[in-house]
Amino acid sequence: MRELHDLVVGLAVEAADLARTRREAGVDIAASKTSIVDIVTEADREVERLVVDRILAARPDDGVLGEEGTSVAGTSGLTWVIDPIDGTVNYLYDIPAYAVSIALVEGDPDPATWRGLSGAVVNGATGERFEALRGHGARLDGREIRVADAVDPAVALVGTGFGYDAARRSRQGAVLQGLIGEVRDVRRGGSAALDLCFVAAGRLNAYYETGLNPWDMAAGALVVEEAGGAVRGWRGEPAGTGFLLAAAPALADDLAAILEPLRANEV
Ligand code: LIP
Repeated sequence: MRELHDLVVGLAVEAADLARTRREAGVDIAASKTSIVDIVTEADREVERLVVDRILAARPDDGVLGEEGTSVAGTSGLTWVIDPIDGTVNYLYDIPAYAVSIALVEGDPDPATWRGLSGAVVNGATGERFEALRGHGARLDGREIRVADAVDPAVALVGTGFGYDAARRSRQGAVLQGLIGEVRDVRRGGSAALDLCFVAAGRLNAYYETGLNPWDMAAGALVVEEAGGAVRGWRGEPAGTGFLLAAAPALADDLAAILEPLRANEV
């Protein structure tokens, strides 16, 4: 697995360099997807092509799932889950919080059933490299990282995010209105992959969001777990599109107790 992990990390670093180079040259919207604000740039597509070409050259029997449309069924039992540029709106606005996220999972690319094996999240703007290999801990630029110790929700710094559907954002806003008086403060970073890694590094006490895609969470979730954190879904379900909450285990319990009456999963 060490060799495969080195491939995951190496690809994420190479892809992040390409994303940054394209950012520096200027970025335009190539198209919109699920709504007018859900945009894709040519760089998203080019970075995904680069990563997929490298993977299939090195691992032709593996499966691949990518945000920008790649869907390859493998025969090896392993699947690569790719978000070429997570935080695309940040990327468009040149906000230095966008990342390449690459994970290798055992099984299908379904958060409810997959087993994360290796993951890397590289911030294209800062070059920060988050990584985790199952059973070997989590690292930031080679240094071991751990989630912050559990704290009372009243002093917890919590990250969250909002979807590309306007009605959903309004409902997510209503949940946030119910939560914000119960915690220290809230951060909206704009990249689920980086938000999860910030929990792993103790830069956030917790992160929750509803409506994420498998590629938004695949690598970051493993980084949190290998940093000693919990990544959970709604009421004991696995984390997934329906709901995701990441934090130190005891804080995850306490925040779930606050978010449940707010029906944070029904947005
Ligand atoms: C984004 C996520 C973010 C979420 C956005 C969007 P993208 O992914 O990272 O957490 O709030 O709605 O889903 O579209 O930049 O890959």
